[in-house]
Amino acid sequence: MKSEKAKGRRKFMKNTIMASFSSIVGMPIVFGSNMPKELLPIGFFDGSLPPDLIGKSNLLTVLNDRPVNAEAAAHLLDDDLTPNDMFFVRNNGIPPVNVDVNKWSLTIEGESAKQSKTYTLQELKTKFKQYTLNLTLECGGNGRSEFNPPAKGNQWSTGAVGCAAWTGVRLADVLRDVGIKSNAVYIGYYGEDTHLSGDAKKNTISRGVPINKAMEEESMIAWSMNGKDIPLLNGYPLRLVFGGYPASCSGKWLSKIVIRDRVHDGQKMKGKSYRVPCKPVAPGAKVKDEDMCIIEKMPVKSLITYPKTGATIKSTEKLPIRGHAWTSADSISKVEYSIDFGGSWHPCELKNAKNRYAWQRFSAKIPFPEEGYYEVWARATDSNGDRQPIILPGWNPKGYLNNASHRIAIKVI
Ligand SMILES: Nc1nc2c(c(=O)[nH]1)N[C@H]1C(S)=C(S)[C@@H](COP(=O)(O)O)O[C@H]1N2
Ligand SMILES: [Mo]
Repeated sequence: MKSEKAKGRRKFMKNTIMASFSSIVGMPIVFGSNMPKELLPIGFFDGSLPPDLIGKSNLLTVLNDRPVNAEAAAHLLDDDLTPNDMFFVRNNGIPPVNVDVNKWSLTIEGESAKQSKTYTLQELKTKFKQYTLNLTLECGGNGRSEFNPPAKGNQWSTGAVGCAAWTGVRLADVLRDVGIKSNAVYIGYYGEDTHLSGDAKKNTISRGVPINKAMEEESMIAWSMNGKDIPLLNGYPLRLVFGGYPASCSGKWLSKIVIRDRVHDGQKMKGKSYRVPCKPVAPGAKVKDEDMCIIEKMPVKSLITYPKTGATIKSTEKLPIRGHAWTSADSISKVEYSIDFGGSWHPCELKNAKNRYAWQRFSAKIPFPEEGYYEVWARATDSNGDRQPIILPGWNPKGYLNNASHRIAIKVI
C-alpha cells in the first residue's frame, strides 16, 4: 500500500501538471481531475500531431520529431501569405522552454562591433522604427528528396518554403546603433535552443550572412509573423529574417549577434553544411571540404499551389492554376506553364510583390486539346534573367538548391 505521503505527492504532481495543461490549452480543463494520468489533452496537438508540434496544423507532414522537421504539401501553401500553422519547421535542436518575453534580450558584440550592447525586447520595439515586410524563407535543402544518388538529411519534398508578413526592426538600424567597425565582414547569430545532446555548451546552429546582406533594408529582426506572435517552433519570441538567402541564416530564438572581422565560423558554417561544390561535380562524387562554398543567394523558383496534383477536369473546361514564384534577385519577371512536357511554354499572369524577397502570385487558365493524362509544369524567370531548370540542377553532396520546375498531374475526362 502506498503511504499517505506518496499519495499526497502524486496528487500535488497531478495538480501541477493539470495547471500547466490548462495554461497551454488556454482555459481550465473542467473535468481534469478525472483525466487518466497517461493521457495528454488532445486539444494540445490538434488531434494527431505530437505535443512537440504545438501551434502547427495537423495537415503538416512530419519528417522527423527529434528535432522537429515538418512541411506542408504544395496545395496547402495556396494562401497569399503562409498561415503561421502551415509554415514549415526546421529545427536542429530543441526549442527553449518557458520563454519569458519580459526577460528576453538581444546582445550585439564581436571583433568588429564598436561596443557590446544589450537590448531588451521592449527596447527593440520602442527605440527603433518598426517595419512589416512580406519575406520568403526557404530551407536550402527544400526539394532534397529528388536528388539521385540520394542526399542524407531531411527528405524535404517541396514544402520547406513559406512567405509571411514579418514585423520587427531593420537589422541595419540596430547594428548601426551599436557601431560597426570598417573591417566588418560577416554577422553571426546565436539562439536559445538546446543541442540534441543536452550539452549546454554546444550550439545547435550558429550561421550568418555577409555584412552587405545584413545591411540591406529588408534584413530584419522580427517578433511578429502575420500580425501574431511568432510560433514557438518558428523562433518565438525573436528571430532574424533574411529573404533570398537560405533560411538557415535566419536565426530563431535570437539572443546574440556577433559582428565579425572574418566569415563567421559558428556551428554549421563549415564542412558540407549549407555548402555546395564551388564547381559542378558528377552525381555521387566525393568533394573535399576545401572545394565547398557557402550557399548565399537562393535560386529562382516557383510552386503550383492550385490545383492539387491528380486533379480531374472536363475537356470542355479550362483549368485554373495558381502558385507563387520567388527569387533572391529584385523580382520575378515572368512565369510560364507547359502541358506538353516542356515542348511549348505559355505565359502566366503575374502579380507584383509588396516588397523585394516576397513571393509573387502567378495564375493561368489552361485549355487542354483532348482527354487524357497531362502534367502541368511551371517555370519562373527572374529580373537577372535566371530561369528554373526543368530537370534537377547540379547534384551536390547534401542535396541543396533544387529549384527544378514544379509538376502536377492532371486527368482530363
Ligand atoms: N536557433 C536556430 N535557428 C535556426 C534553426 C535552428 O535549428 N535553430 N534552423 C535554421 C534552418 S536550417 C532553417 S531552414 C530555418 C527554418 O525556419 P522555420 O522553422 O521558422 O521555418 O531556421 C533556421 N534558424
Ligand atoms: Mo534549413
